[in-house]
Amino acid sequence: MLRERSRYNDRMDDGDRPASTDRLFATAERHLVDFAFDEAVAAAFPDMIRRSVPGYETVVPLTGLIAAKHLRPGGRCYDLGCSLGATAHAVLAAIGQRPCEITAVDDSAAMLHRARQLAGTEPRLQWRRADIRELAFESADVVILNYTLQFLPPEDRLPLLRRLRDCLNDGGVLLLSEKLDEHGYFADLHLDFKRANGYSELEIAGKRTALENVMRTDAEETHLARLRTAGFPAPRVWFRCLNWASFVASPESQPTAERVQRP
Ligand code: GEK
Repeated sequence: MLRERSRYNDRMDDGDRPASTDRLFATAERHLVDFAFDEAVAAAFPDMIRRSVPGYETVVPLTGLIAAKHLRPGGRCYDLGCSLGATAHAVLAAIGQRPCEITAVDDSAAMLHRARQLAGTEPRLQWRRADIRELAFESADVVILNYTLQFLPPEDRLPLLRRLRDCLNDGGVLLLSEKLDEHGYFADLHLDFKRANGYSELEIAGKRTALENVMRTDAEETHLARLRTAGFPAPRVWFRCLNWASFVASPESQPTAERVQRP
């Protein structure tokens, strides 16, 4: 099933509306301002995230696969901080024709504009421009927060997780991916990963400065402890690549999804 390509991937790759190469920090002009999810970032985003986040191309389809295990026919899935909707499309690719409602939310107009262009017509997918801290959540089987929590002010993270826990149905699951606050071996290797993907020292340093006030990472233990406090008794790491991790958390002590029948 992971071999199935989504229409989204086809559009990203076939030159239909080609994504641009990320050269945003190759000159100094962006180095002095805080990072923002604007039009230039949206245009270069697929290239940027693949070259910057180790494991991204594994995490996205596997998030879809895990979501499919919990998303019941007619159930709801949130993709919070959806950017261009890669994860929402991975969920659709994983569930086949099963009816469901996927609500993909982002507060960046530029991201959502491009996401809509890439998406084509898919009645099960709705786009919403909103700050996820202010959104009233309806009951859901799956909530995905891939690489988004790290952009919220730290004091807003636990209240959001508590609200997400409250909206999850029995058998539901929260899927969270983040960069971890780590120094040393894995953090150094992450820099090597970026260099190996063609980023210069200027680009790496410039992006780090731009993200300083915007993206504040937590340690793996901080995530696990906060998830427990929010009402997820036994959160687990399901993927780890260098200083990046993906967590699965359920309101029960074990994720209890039954195998959902594929149509
Ligand atoms: C992916 N999940 O491709 N409310 C709504 N959206 C927000 C907020 C907020 N308060 N803060 C940030 N965002 C995606 C990648 S990117 C990660 C997620 C990255 C949005 C922001 O506009 C951006 O689109 C997204 O969260 C983070 O798997 O760029 O490193």
